[in-house]
Amino acid sequence: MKNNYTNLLVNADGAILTIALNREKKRNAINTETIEELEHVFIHMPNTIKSVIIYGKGNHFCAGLDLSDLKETNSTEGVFHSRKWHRALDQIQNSPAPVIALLNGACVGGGLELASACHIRVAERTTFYALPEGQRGIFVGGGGSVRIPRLIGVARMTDMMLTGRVYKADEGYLVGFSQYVEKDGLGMEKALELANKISGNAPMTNYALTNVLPRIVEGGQDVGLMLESMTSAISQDAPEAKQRLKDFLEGRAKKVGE
Ligand code: 1HE
Repeated sequence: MKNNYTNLLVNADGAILTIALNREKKRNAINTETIEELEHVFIHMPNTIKSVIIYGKGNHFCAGLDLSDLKETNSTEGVFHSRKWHRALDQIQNSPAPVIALLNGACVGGGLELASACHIRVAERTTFYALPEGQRGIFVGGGGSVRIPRLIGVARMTDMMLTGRVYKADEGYLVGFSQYVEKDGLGMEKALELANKISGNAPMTNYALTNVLPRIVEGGQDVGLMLESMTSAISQDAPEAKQRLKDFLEGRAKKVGE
């Protein structure tokens, strides 16, 4: 897999891939090249990678869209630019290897859209969440209108954009932005612990969670229940699942919480 990106640091360590946004001087603001590089990483990810951690170099996860990209664009270019973000973040959401976002400092605008496309968010205490698009006279364009309400609800997103409201890490945890809050400097340790657990799961379980569950949720009850039955049966049929069930029944598997 390619690892010489201009705006990313990409490093595979066994089954875990870490991707750092590497524009610290610009607070990891995402320009066109960065979003194209993110898409490239996920398209070309080998199936030996079982989990991914995305983080930002320095004191901020990501300051959102690089606003210098917006200079002199017309509406046609604007649509294509937004669709480029959609393609890249869809690759992340649909990645067979679950993706953990490790957050610190600013997680704003397009940075929050990127974090929302990931499957788990670990926030260090410095993290703050905002959607400054409202104040910049624009709208979200990186899938935020679809993914952010799934995390925090429509009313909270509307308030954030109308009023510029900022959520701190602890509040963000309570409203649903992150599943974990960690002390500063300890986020990577937690993310790696989670990535190792995820990497040990059966591949079909992880695939069902990243690729089937979101479709069940969007598909309505009747379609959802049918998809659930199909996924459940396919996952049970895998030799690895059969072995895991046997291990439990014969007393070799860990109990819940161990
Ligand atoms: C940037 C960007 C950026 C920083 N585009 N250059 N996002 C925003 O509206 C957030 C704008 N950024 C900020 O509010 C602040 O930079 C932070 C709170 C994130 C960090 O503050 P701080 O004091 O640590 O850094 P700084 O001094 O403001 O920024 C350092 C440099 O990064 C500075 O450039 P320099 O040449 O003067 O050193 C900043 O101009 C630059 N910088 N953020 C371009 N975003 C798919 S649609 C998504 C739409 C959006 O994401 S809109 C929201 C954009």
